[in-house]
Amino acid sequence: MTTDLNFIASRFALSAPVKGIETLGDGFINDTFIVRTEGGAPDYILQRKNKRIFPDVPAMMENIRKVTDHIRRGVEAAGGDTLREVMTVVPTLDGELCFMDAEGEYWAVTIFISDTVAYNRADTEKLARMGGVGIGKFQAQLADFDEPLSETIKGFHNMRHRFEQWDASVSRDAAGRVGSLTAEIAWIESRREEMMSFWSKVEDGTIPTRVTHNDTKINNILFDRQERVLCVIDLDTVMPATALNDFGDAIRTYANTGDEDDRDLARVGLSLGMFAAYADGYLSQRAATLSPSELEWLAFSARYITFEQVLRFLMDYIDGDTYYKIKSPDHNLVRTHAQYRLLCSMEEQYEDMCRIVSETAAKYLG
Ligand code: GN1
Ligand code: MG
Repeated sequence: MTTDLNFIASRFALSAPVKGIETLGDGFINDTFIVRTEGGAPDYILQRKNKRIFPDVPAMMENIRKVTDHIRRGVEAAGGDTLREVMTVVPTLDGELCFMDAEGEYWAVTIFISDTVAYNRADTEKLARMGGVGIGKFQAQLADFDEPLSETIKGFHNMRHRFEQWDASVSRDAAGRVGSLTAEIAWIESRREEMMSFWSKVEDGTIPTRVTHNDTKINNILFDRQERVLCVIDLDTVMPATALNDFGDAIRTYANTGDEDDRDLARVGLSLGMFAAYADGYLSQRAATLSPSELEWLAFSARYITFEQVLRFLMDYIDGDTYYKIKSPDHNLVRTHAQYRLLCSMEEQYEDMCRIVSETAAKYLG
């Protein structure tokens, strides 16, 4: 990148001079940097937001501001630490929530929360439980949020929309790969009806729409050194959706015994122990406020989101890898296979998953 990061950082209302800027993490979507500052001032997170994926970055930042302001008021009322328990958006010198550079790229800054731990995988049930507490608490903090929010990515977890994209992508066959993907495409098609039938319950209101995070991988939660939840980050996809998505996406990532892109499928599967631990943490915060239909479909949401991820990885492979960053030419196909293995493992253990949800909910409903 030829971008002058120091210039970009200088456009924001930082509280101290910049000492250095380094790349941080390897997100699939945005480019992330840490801005180190002089003296005791906080460091900052500088992100170039991916406008190919987020068509309206200012609207997205406005969502993030509204949501973090709301959470901050709650943290304050509870006597918590407003610099560590909620993200803080730092405006530009002109008071905007993001800065557009000469190339039309959007940049945003938040305060870096120091001395935290983030995990790429949940290695213990204790940690999985804490992650469930984190997302449950996040949803609870937003339960009384009533401002309008933009839909940052159209139809993000909307299966009708995903199948529209899918059908177009398969018939376009942009990379000429469809012919070699007969088995994989059948994985999607054989589940179309069941997934659409779940989605119709969202469309008809049987399953309510709330404000949710929509990308609840464990690496989007910051923990302190005692493995306690500090705050939920990466709020780019916060928008109205079903609470179930957050649970399902967390299970997809936490309870996988292998990696999202594991080439060794024997490593991949759903850990029921991790599932139960996450469900326990989540329901400790949410059992009393979820509707009966949400509880009924909670276990299914893991299958729904994992299926969606199989579809999205495969679709990106079919499209010629235009959405996700890839590290090898077959990366999206490897991801597809690994996530499909996880989906099958969930299908095999579905009865147990449902039993665990109802027992856990009963425990918290007393
Ligand atoms: C993307 O932002 P990141 O890399 O955590 C994606 C998620 C996928 C995930 C798969 C905006 O998440 O939906 O589940 O990759 N985010 C977006 O690892 O598409
Ligand atoms: Mg993320």
